[in-house]
This record gives sequence, structure tokens and C-alpha cells, in this order.
Amino acid sequence: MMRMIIAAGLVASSVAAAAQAVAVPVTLTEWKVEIARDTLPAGPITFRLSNKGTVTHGFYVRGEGVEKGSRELPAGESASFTVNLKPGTYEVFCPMSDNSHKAAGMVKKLVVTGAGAPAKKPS
Ligand SMILES: [Cu+2]
Repeated sequence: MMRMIIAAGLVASSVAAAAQAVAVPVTLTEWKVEIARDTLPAGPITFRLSNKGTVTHGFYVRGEGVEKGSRELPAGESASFTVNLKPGTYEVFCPMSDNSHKAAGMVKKLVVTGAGAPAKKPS
């Protein structure tokens, strides 16, 4: 009986850990994509998008077989966009106006590191 309770507890805690997405703030302006961090851990990432520009922008992630874009964000709007990323190098950019925003500078490189990367411990 005791053994069953412990096993159930382990399953519950690992499910909770897997569902935990890392939140990353992203600011979109003319003509920049600003990301709080350019290296992220593998797993679900929630980009918290904020369009602080004066025209509609978007956010697109490409790399390692991922091709995913957020909805279009009119000026002043915010949105959350979650995507599951594995280790590798990605390009994130604004796909608006046939990639003319990307050409104007709205593009960044993003590096995703393995889940086994050493965690920062408070010293
Ligand atoms: Cu844009």
C-alpha cells in the first residue's frame, strides 16, 4: 500500500515538471526583436510577446524542423506563444510584409541547450 502511494506521488511530480514551460519576454519594435535571453533550455518555451512598435508585428520560430508562428499582433498588443524546442539553433523573426520586417532587422538567433545543462544553483 505504502509503495503504491509513493509511486503515484512520483508520477504526479514528473508530470508537473514536464508541463512547466519557461517564460521568455520578447519585445517587438521597428525594426528589432528583443529577447530577454538568447540561450534557452530545451522543452516547452512560452514567448511572452509584446508589440511596442507602431505597426503590426508577428513572431516566427524556424529551425530543427520547427516552423511555427504566432498570430499577428497589432501595435500595442501582447500575446503568449508556446512552442516545444529541442536543442539546436533557431532563427526567430517577424514574418510580416513578405519578410520585409525581417530584412529590416527583425531577426535573431536563438540557441537551445540540452535539458541536462547544469542548473544554476544559488551560492
Ligand atoms: Cu514586424
